[in-house]
Amino acid sequence: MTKPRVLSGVQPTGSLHLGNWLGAIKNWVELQDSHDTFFCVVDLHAITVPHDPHELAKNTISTAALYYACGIDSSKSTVFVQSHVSSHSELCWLLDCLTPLNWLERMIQFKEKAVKQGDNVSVGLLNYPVLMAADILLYDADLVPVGEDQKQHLELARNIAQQRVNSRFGSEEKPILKVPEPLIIKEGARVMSLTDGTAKMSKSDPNEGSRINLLDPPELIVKKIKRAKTDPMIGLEFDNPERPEASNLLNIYAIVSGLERQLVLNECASMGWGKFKPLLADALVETLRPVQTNYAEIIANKTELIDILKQGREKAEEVASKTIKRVRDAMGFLEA
Ligand code: AQP
Repeated sequence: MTKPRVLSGVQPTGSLHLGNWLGAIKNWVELQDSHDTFFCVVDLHAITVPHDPHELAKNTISTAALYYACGIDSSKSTVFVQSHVSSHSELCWLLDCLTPLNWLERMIQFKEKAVKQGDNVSVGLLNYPVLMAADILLYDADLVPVGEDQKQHLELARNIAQQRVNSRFGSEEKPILKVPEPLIIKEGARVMSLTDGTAKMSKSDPNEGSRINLLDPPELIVKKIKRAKTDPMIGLEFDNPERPEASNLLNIYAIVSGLERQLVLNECASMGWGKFKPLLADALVETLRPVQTNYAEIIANKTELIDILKQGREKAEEVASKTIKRVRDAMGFLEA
């Protein structure tokens, strides 16, 4: 029996952080045996916001190295760089011409990011969800791991595939594109900012202190946790909307320590911040140590890593070229 295919990716927009790991990559690692997994470094998405050309390639390779350092296995998963497979851009254009503008104007992430950019907001940012749809649909993905923030984008990809491509150019018996289903990630993996428990931890937050990067050295982790926002209340608890920071830090502790919530409460419910913060910092340092050791080894063998990415690209291209041909043919293009 063929395994269901899963596709996901992270943008190389900066150093990967705890949220990217706990909310995405850690789950990917668990899917590798049961699913046919494709993971890409979505560098085309990274230029939808202003970017530094000196950093893009560096961040792309470092993101790929972190995938492997976190446990992605090249013998089980196909890892590749999005811009290396030109069908992503091509399918994006074809889908662009089929997608109503008002579907994109409704996207919450666009509205939020556009506000931050004012007059500089690019067409690419508006188009981000169509490129994401192209990424997913190219690989006939059965499932796409999505957090709350990406649900709307996946729904758009499903609508484009179903309403704009399959029903216009295909038939029920012979659909052109596979309509993917969401793979809902379990609760608790959403990591919030260290400086604001109501905002998600993010690479693009200008405040470095708001996040723990996977490659932060131990002293820096200790410092960031020490400075993390707290509240004046004694004791720690989960899920109190009045105490988002307490809930977030306790949640991070529960995930990195691997303890059930009740055990975490038994240990920490009556602790003050002064006792809890060093405990959390130690747990983070110890959890990230093997990732950092693996990363150092992988990045020291860059040529090998680039070779593996080339193999990933070839495998990805094999699948993507078949899909793009199906779409081109269905839309009536002259054969190349
Ligand atoms: N704080 C988070 N908690 C849980 N999951 C998170 N993800 C990101 N932040 C958190 C998950 O990581 C995957 C890849 O994210 P991305 O880099 O492609 O885009 P993003 O979601 O926009 O992440 P950032 O860090 O906020 O990047 P910037 O600042 O560049 O936009 C996704 O599966 C996401 O859910």
